[in-house]
Amino acid sequence: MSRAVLSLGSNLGDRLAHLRCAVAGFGDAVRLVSDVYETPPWGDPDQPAYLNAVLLAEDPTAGPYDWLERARAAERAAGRVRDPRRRFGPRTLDVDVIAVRRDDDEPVFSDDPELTLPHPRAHLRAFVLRPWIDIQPDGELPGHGRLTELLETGAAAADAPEVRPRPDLELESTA
Ligand code: PH2
Ligand code: MG
Ligand code: MG
Repeated sequence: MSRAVLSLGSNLGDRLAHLRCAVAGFGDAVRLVSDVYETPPWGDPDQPAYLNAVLLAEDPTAGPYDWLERARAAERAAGRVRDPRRRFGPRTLDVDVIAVRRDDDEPVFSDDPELTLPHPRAHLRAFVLRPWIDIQPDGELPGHGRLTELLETGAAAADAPEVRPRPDLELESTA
């Protein structure tokens, strides 16, 4: 059994449709889906604004690499084309595995470059922390502490005001 926190982002094409496609791709495993936020691009500035959301998924049979494979399958389904010269460039859909916990709630730590857990930059990104707090208000980022503290007083705090709720956009939960 494992639970995964996944970050969803899109800044090309029908952004909301791409996020919905990602949620649908996780099927029965979806437990909680955050609100949708409009966020300025982090990394390369010359790209459109993103829609971001976070989802919590659970599957008795999934190990950490299964979550990575499902994330990549969702990106492929949204027609993502990777540009190796632009690591932080625009994309139809980005699904990042942020954190994984085992059945006993113990976090998984990994320094595999293919799948570093927790995600090495999650604590810096208001567009991950803000939606994650929606679904786990008392949540913690393993190795870094409480989500609310990270967003309010950590390195992500400066970007927090720019993460704007889009209550007009809804991501359906299948839970
Ligand atoms: N993803 C990136 C690069 N920059 N900026 C925002 N606001 N949201 C993202 O999801 C994002 C980004 C690469 O994964
Ligand atoms: Mg990403
Ligand atoms: Mg990614």
